[in-house]
Amino acid sequence: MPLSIWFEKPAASFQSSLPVGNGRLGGMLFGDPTSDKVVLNEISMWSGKQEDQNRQDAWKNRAHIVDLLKQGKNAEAESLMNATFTCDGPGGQEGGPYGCYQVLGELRLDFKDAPKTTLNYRRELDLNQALAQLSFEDGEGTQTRQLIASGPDQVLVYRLTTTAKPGLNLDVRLTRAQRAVVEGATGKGDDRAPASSEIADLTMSGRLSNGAGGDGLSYISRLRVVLPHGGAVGYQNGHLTVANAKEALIFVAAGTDYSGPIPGNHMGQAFREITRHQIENASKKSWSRLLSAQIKDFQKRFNRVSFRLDGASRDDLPTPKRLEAYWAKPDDTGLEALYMQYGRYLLISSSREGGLPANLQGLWAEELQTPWNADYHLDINVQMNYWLAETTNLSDCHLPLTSLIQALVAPGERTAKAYYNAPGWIAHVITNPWAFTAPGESASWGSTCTGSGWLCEHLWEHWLFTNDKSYLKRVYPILKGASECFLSMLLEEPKHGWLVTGPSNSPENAFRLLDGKVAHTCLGPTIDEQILRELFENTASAARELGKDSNFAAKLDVARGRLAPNQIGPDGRLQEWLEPYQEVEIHHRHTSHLYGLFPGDQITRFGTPALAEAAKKTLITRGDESTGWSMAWKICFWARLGDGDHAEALLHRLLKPTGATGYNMSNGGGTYPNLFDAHPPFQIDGNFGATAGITELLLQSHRERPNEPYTVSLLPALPSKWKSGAISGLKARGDIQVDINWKAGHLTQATLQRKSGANGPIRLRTPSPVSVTVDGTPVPTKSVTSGVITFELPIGATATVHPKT
Ligand code: FUC
Repeated sequence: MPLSIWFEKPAASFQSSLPVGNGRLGGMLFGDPTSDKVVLNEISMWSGKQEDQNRQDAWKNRAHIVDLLKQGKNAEAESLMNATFTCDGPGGQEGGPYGCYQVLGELRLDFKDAPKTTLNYRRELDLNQALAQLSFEDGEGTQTRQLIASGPDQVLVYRLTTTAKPGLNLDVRLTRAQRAVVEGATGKGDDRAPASSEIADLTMSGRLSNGAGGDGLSYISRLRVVLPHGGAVGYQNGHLTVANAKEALIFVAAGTDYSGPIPGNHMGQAFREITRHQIENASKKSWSRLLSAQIKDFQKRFNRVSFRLDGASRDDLPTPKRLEAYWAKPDDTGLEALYMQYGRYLLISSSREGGLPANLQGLWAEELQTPWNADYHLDINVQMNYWLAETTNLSDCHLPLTSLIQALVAPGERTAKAYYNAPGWIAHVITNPWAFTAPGESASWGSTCTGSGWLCEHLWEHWLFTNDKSYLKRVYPILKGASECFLSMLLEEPKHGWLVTGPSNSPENAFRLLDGKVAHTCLGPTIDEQILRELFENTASAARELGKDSNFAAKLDVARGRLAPNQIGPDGRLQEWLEPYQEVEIHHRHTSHLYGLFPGDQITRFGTPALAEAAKKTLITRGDESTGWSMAWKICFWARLGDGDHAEALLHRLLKPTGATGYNMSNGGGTYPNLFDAHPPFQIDGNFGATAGITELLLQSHRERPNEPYTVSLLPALPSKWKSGAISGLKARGDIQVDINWKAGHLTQATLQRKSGANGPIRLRTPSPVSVTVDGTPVPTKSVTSGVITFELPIGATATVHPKT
């Protein structure tokens, strides 16, 4: 199955350039025949610094704020919060110590002679091989260029070839708009020029701003040009000049001295030496060796899942035209399958064990000041980046998020003390590689207090999908610490005595009070209560699994029973707040109170049909149109509601071609020519969320009712347009690998393999009656409720599922 994103032209903008990445180093290929560039990224290129922005005595004001909230004076409470309960400092404001993710620089290639023609130009990203490449005929021969971000060799390699007689004649530069010094081969020390004129080096280095008037991280980017088949390369005036070469290999290594607080295998103080070794080692190898090692490393992860949707597949069209055609008539199911795999490609390329997590742009940015600092937002965005990790068999790519969570514990303990006088740890809405945990700088959005709780869901899910008990042991103290903080800070709301958070808000949404005033601040928004129900249950289950803290687990059970329940409002919708407030913006992008529907499982169509109906009404009122990530989330919601056609309509809307790059907070979402998601601007969570949503249409494995075992559900929401197809290598909770085949809208065969854990029964839901064999032997299946069967599946055994004849 060809999986390629391709163009007949060079990229006119970042949104048409092609991404490669090894989880740490990234490149965006533009591919102009005469004036080419690759935007360079390194995932730790962060300005700012570690800084405590907690208001040390904020907790002393909490009682007053809560009092106002209990009296229904939310607007007054919010004013008081702005004065006393936000962070102490500029928070996430641009240019401050919070910092931002920044472009590393650009590799620029200026060719001496403009080609006479550029015939048969093709630039493509081959997803199967993680290779960005282009070729064209220039009137004298054929030129090819190929770009990889090698995992094994930790370098970017850009290979240029020509068949034309004069060979390649070009200048090669490393550039950055600020804080950069470029040096060439000087023949001494660090930048010793190799003797041969077929090799030459450039370095670009500098220090980023710490956002407080001083210098922050140091970085270096090393470039080496190797001419394996002759020609000459030399340094002059800040750049390298290549002459008469048939082939040129351009190596780029880069690193910073970032060394935490997020744990991982960062270079730290050794960044200069490490990058020197990387470039020395890689540049001794041939292109074919580099390429095959890279492909092998990449495919180890990518090939775990294959996906095919039969029907139209307009691979013959360049991607921008393909998007246009799909927008006009959405019958190109091949594009939908490509988009699903692209999410996996992007995660493998931007999130690898030992590295920093994928940020708001994954790894790819051309700006010095990225939108929203390209940070980690904890009220949907960084979590959405990882929704696909477990289900699409990229569990190892999930681990950088665990590292981020670990890093938040120590600063989060200080925040818990300062704002809630509580034990344990807490994080609010925004964080960064400096492990920021205080509330944001405005109460309207910055005081959502369950960022830590939402993150902890990912720790538990990783355990559910892998059965890795040593991992659970390692993360249990994190779950416990998060729970301890909430247990201590929960308060009784006056009407029912429910335990609620406060002050908090339902992410970024505003409501109108009876007196017409607008506020965000409240007690116990629905999402908080859902997250805490889940956190307390998961922490108690982890304690029991590990045979420890039984009293603490019992305490969590009691508190969980006292949290505010999900409520249906007078209009039949799920209530977003404790009170049936009206939202100011009815189509608001956040639909946070449906957390319990997805990613949670407190609202399910079989277990809680009335709540599921209320969730559906909520979604219909909110409407489909929104920002990119919001539409991706809605794909997941409709998948859980079993409505594949509505989900597919959202996928269609998400793939609306757009070139808009300015901020649009309500309904501007869509897809750029390179299939990056548009919030707008570019934000990668929509890519990842849509891949997770497409997967949920084909396989689900959450609980259908509290206290019930997990149910593997095959084709739970198959869109009617996806008549026939196959997907293999998906994962269900319990470390069960699943392959599914279907034809004419019906399941034809599926296999389930238990990879680890304990022998035991499987609860399986299928769209039509099935018979099952385990390792070839028919097994008795017990019908539990309609559509669900159970059977024993030992570790290592394979169950084959067929329609009943
Ligand atoms: C949250 C969202 C915005 C955007 C930003 C990065 O603030 O409300 O839509 O995604 O994160």
